[in-house]
Amino acid sequence: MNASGLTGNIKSNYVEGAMSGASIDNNGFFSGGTSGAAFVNPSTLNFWPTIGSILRNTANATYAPTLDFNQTTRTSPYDVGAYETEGLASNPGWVVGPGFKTTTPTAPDTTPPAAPQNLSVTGVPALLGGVSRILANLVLSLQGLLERFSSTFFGR
Ligand SMILES: [Ca+2]
Repeated sequence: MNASGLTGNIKSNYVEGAMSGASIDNNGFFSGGTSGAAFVNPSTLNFWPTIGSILRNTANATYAPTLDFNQTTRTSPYDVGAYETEGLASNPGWVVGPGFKTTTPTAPDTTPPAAPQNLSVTGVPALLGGVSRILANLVLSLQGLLERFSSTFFGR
């Protein structure tokens, strides 16, 4: 994490991995261990703190919002992050995902893109040359076929 340039009251941030611009001071920044230990399954966007998560009951009370993401009233001691777990092992409410807080889905974009302008085509002479060679070979093949047909059936 790059904390360079951060100003103001920075409290109870749990960090995974290395830091620059600030240090683990057990006030603004704490060592958070791994996200895999802190959350149920971060790879599937399940950011519910595990039963043994370092995030449970370790938030700074001054900055804890009244409600969590599930609109549940937070109670002290507060959890770090989006959810107040209240001892639960799994999330009883909203999960993080695309549009996870959207109550009114946005209409899909049905406007076609503008047609490209000022296009040019290159390589046409070579393409036409290839096509004319194919046609010439086809004519020669047809001539050969007709000659063979006429000599077979008419003896000419
Ligand atoms: Ca709590």
